[in-house]
Amino acid sequence: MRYLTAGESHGPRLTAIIEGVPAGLSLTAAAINKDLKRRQGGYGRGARMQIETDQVDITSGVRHGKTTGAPITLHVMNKDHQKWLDIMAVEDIEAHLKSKRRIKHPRPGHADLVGGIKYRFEDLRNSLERSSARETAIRVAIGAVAKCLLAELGIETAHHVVVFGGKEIAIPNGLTVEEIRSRASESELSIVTPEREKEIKDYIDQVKRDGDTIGGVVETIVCGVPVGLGSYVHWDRKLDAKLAQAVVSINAFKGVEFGLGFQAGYRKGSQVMDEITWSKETGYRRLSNNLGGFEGGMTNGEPIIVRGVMKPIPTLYKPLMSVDIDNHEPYKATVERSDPTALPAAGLVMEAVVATVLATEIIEKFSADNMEELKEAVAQHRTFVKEF
Ligand code: EPS
Repeated sequence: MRYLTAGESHGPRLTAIIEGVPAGLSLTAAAINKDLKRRQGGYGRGARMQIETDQVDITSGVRHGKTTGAPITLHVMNKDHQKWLDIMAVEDIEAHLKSKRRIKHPRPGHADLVGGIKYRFEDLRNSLERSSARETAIRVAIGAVAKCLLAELGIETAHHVVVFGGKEIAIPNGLTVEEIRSRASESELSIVTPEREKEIKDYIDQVKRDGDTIGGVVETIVCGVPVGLGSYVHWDRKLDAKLAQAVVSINAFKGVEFGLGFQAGYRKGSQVMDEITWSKETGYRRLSNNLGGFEGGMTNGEPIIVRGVMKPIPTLYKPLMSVDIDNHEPYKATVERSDPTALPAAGLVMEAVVATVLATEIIEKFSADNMEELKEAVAQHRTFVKEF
């Protein structure tokens, strides 16, 4: 399974073409729209989300509710485009209109300046438009397709926020993935501890009043993953490495860890490795899951626990210092509409990209043209693993 996304933040629409999904997968726009709606929500989102009503339009690869095996095309409209018709026009326009929303004071931390240097733009809006986190809408749509495929194979994903602008969310002991998913989905902050909501919302309000932004850490959990996805043989087929690449590819994500992650650097081996056990009912299990479901770049059957860190959004209402690209004089960075935080949405985006990598890996390992064929192959593998 592979995909390409296209589209600018204020262009007419976002588009994705996904190739390699087997025939016979049940897929509806409603399943994708549920996630698109959730991505738009969350406490701390800015004015743009009031304008948009993200809904997918599926224009190929699905017929009568089932995938056909042909490339699937997804579109999400940008309602805001109507106000940007001349600024985002495909045809050339008059010079005075061109300069209307020209960006020449790049925002520190955004792609504006380096993108402009790389592609030799006079107007840094060209970088801004494509590097905008608006692109995550279409990645969530792609991830929703992947999640439908995983669900048919009994693989469940969930996400929640574990650090909000430096405030750690202690996860109550013994929560099941189902409980994590339902608590996070009921929370405007995507956290599992409702008693922290007020404190964190107040903090976001304060950050907003200060013209500032916050990031944090989000976690994705995946249960029911077949054993042995990935590779210990090939550096570029290690599945944890592929997931790390995908997570850091999300706008504003700066790092990834699995299980204990960087904490492993502070512990002895005996406090890190997950001891192996076996029973007739479950086959091999680990007594703990410090390694987050991976050994040697391969899934070991324990839940995948992957965390990503999102830096604060670089577009600040209280702008930082920058330089005018025409005269090289110091200037305050351009103030664009922004959100104080998009962390709850980022959690869903991360779950989507993780699901997409896993679906891709499963299709590759159990190559099948049709979902029934794929289900049989996965079931056969699970039986083999249990009896090993
Ligand atoms: C973004 C700036 C804002 C955000 C946007 C990402 O958009 P605008 O400039 O239109 O106000 O709202 O995020 C989305 C549009 C979205 O769908 O998540 C940026 O510059 O990265």
